[in-house]
Amino acid sequence: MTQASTSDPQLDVVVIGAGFAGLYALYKLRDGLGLRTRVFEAGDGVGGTWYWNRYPGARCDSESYIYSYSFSRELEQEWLWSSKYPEQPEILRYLDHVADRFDLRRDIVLGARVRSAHYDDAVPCWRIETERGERVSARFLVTAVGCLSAANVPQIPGLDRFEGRWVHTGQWPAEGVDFAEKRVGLIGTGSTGIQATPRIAAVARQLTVFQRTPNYTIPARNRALTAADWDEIKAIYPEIRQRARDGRAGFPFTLAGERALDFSEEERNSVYEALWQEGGFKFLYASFGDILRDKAANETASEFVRQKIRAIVKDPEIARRLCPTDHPYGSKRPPIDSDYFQTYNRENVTLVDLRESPLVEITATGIRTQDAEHPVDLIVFATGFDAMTGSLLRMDVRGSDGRRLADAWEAGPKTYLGLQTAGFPNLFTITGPGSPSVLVNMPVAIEQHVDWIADCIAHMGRSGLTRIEARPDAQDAWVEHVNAAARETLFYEAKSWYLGCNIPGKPEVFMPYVGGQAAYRDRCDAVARADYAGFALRP
Ligand code: NA7
Repeated sequence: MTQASTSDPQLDVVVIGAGFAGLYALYKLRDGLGLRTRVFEAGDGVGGTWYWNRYPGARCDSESYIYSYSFSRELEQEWLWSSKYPEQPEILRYLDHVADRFDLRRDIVLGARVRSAHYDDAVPCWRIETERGERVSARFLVTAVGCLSAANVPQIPGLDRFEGRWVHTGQWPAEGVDFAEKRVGLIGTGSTGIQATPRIAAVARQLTVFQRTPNYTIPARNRALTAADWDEIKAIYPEIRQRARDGRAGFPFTLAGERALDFSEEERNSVYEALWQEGGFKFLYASFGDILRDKAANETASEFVRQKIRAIVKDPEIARRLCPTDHPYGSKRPPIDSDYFQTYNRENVTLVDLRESPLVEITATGIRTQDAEHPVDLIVFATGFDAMTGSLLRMDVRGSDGRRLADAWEAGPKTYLGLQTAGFPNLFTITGPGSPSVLVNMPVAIEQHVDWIADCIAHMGRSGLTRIEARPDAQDAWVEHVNAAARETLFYEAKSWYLGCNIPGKPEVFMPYVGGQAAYRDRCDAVARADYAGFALRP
């Protein structure tokens, strides 16, 4: 790293990442506070998740009109989403539009993956270096690296010998992938595999889906948004945004409070049926209040979905394999789909159950499980991400006294409010582990974090403070609170990426905060009002 120079620090803030979070952070810090801010982005374009995840069927699972920024009334009134759940190209167009509309590009360096970020106690400042060798110093470092950005390509023996092509859904080639006449093997049945399966099956000669864990999924029931829909939404947009901000999960609809078992089976099923017909996340959030807390209550929802699978999938043996029985509905991130189960009725689709016949190796021409070799020309890894911590730990981040973030988080991530880690002064992690993040409609979580961080930096400026760091005792108490909150739910009943279980050797720690976005926001605001209680601030 460079030696201290008289011009250090060169910048006020470096932001890492130009997705939803990084773009808003730049706008807020540069245009709102007048800070010298620069963004480093690994991709050759802005958009983050929506830049990388170009696989067929990629779309967001939150409704478009709330999966968007609320910071600009003008933007909100101008932009028209085509449908309830738009596809990746439209979301990327939106983020490109935001970058242009707010003149953000001049402070974004593209194609610049950050290799290291070291805190220099002597100046003090953060020293950031990219893989291409750019070096810069800044007073503050803000990570906007996304919770699901570090692609996980499992170590399966033989992949290097495979003569066909393979791709990971989270690193999809911009020019697309041609499936026509191909025999495709798709590994993974999370949200991504579930979105991609029907689309690949529609064009490929043969699609073989390799399933390790069957998944519950609810129909999205996507539809075009009409002019009448937009008139209605725009008339009350501020109110919708407020409801989303006040909501537990960042959605504007009312969450259910009643207990499932207080109703008869018939009453319950009519609630589930109405939500199944409506589609989307409401099935989880607006059915009954104890679905994620009470196993027996959850089983009523889980069994309802299993019955739907049996009714949709014509072959009873395939339906059996598709029915999840090893974890409660919602304990893994619940996908929503467009004709996922229906796709298994197609002649050109095969389901391989890796629990019955585990994956052994990839050969030159196919995928071999314990009892068969499946010839494929192309392999799609829909195998997810090293979630929440992966993108942060793949960089060499060192705090005060050269302490490595990888060491500080050896036993799992430790943060105060998901915003800071003790020993790493002036480093803020947008939607970091220990914050509601992935359990919430992400733009709501992102805007709350960026606003809080900006207010904090502004407060420091007004008060002549230059250094902020989470106090170890406050951090320990928060980590304990995050764990205790999760223990009251069914989230420990599944081997999920929330717990790090999808990455071999990753510590099993529940990473997001389940306490709800509204309560979390109140907590962060209360901390700020109490002179940033739990943080050590210094002149
Ligand atoms: P997920 O939800 O992590 O799903 C990954 C899938 O890949 C899941 O079915 C995994 O099975 C499977 N997987 C992972 N590793 C392997 C190996 N080694 N062998 C076989 N199968 C494997 O990732 P997604 O991309 O679908 O979704 C990520 C998030 O993006 C999503 O939740 C939304 O928030 C958006 P497992 O269940 O672990 O047995």
